[in-house]
Amino acid sequence: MVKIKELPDAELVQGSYACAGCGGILAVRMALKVLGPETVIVTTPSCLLGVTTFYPQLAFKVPCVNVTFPSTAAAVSGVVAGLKRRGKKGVKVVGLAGDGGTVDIGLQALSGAIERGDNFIFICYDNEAYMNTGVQRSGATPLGARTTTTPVGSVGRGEERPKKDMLGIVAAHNIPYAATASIGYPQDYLTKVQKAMQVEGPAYIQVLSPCPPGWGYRSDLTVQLARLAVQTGQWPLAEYENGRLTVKEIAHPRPLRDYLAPQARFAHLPG
Ligand SMILES: Cc1ncc(C[n+]2csc(CCOP(=O)(O)OP(=O)(O)O)c2C)c(N)n1
Ligand code: SF4
Repeated sequence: MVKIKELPDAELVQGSYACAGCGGILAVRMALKVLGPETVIVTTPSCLLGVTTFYPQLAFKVPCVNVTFPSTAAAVSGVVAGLKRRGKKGVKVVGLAGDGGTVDIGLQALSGAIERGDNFIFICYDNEAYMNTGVQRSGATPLGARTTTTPVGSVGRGEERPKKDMLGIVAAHNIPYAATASIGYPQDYLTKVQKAMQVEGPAYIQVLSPCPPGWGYRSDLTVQLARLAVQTGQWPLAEYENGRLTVKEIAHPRPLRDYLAPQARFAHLPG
């Protein structure tokens, strides 16, 4: 298990333009503390790219390859092959994408890379919508959530479809390791990152990463909401390892309204 106090002080992503309270940048910052400097990141158009990469500035202190929206995992496979060809060992290749770039637009490439059994980690920082382009719904938007493409009014009542079961989708590929995590539970999340690093083959982690402007809440509530999502059963902490699924039990679940009430995207829901 990762010991938070023993993590290095040095930051491998620093000086980004992320909003105050951005869960996504926190997810990446924390993961890089465990991944370390021998990491190559591959990322796509998203908030993450928008807030870290302003030519000639780059907030990452590790190599970062920026590719088109659908191709994160395809480019990951290319980097893995390139490193192998050059005889470089011990470098982790990590695909980083938002939920839109993972569960929707990047899904085909991710499916192919997992099927090939390439040795990589894919981290989806899940803020449950296409935030960078103005909060449009994605396949990961939860039921009932208001977004700019699932408005609330006389006709619409927010998102009408349930959130896509991405863990189930990657598990169906017989992936060696997959997990859900939350930035509100750093030890659990980072232990999963550490486990993913030890896997020979593909590993997938989907980390819930609240977004203050997209979800409509006060920016100081990010970590609290990331915890409440788990405590109310809205975001189970699950692990799929060697064909076995385990889900962390919540001893005393909190009422769902504790999680929904602080967020404007759920303000239209009754009760
Ligand atoms: C093929 C393609 N479609 C659409 C876009 C426009 N686009 C750029 S960023 C973005 C949103 C990204 O959403 P997500 O992957 O969820 O990351 P987030 O911004 O929420 O962090 C979109 C739709 C694009 N660059 N390429
Ligand atoms: S809009 Fe949301 S995901 Fe994008 S930088 Fe701001 S807080 Fe982060």
